[in-house]
Amino acid sequence: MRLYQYHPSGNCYKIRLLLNQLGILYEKVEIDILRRESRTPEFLRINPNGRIPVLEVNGRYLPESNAALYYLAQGTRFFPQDRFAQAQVLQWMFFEQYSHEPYIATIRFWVAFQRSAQKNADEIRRRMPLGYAALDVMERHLSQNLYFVDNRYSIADITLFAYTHVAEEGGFQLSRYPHLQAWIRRVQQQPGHISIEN
Ligand SMILES: N[C@@H](CCC(=O)N[C@@H](CS)C(=O)NCC(=O)O)C(=O)O
Repeated sequence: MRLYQYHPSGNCYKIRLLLNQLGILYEKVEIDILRRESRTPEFLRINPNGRIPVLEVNGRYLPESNAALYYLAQGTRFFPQDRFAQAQVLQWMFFEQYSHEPYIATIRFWVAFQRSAQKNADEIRRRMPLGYAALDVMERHLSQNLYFVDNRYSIADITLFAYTHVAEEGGFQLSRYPHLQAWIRRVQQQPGHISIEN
């Protein structure tokens, strides 16, 4: 397998984390999105949507981080067997893509990587409360549950962990979320856990 990725991206980290926990060896190909390397004609042949991560499996390309997690996790301890629980995992993964990542990940990218916070100040002001709304939903769930589905660590947790644990890099305050912080520590204690730097 081969992972086309930009190392600081949480979407790419999700896949590295699961690959490590599954003990799967793979090759990394670094795509510098700050230099728009994901928009070159060569890369657009790999992903017409011009974005990383892309997981290459036996010569076939799989864009979308959560699709890659689903592909890798099926039949393993990271994805439940029960049909309803499977759908709940997808529920949280769609929540992450629609209600969490566009606010928490995008603000982090502008603030910490593109250094365009000033240029995007209006958008940051608009998106910040929406990011906090997602964190509120997570905090409420985690006040009664150890993990997102069935009280067991799964790809729902990997998906949500990726950008939540680095949300402060974009200016979000996690100190007001005690249950979220305890869940972050539980995720970090899972066997085979690696940090986003790795
Ligand atoms: N929904 C996609 C989002 C992919 C995405 O937005 N990737 C960003 C980096 S995290 C990217 O490639 N940006 C470069 C660009 O848009 O040119 C996923 O989960 O993989």
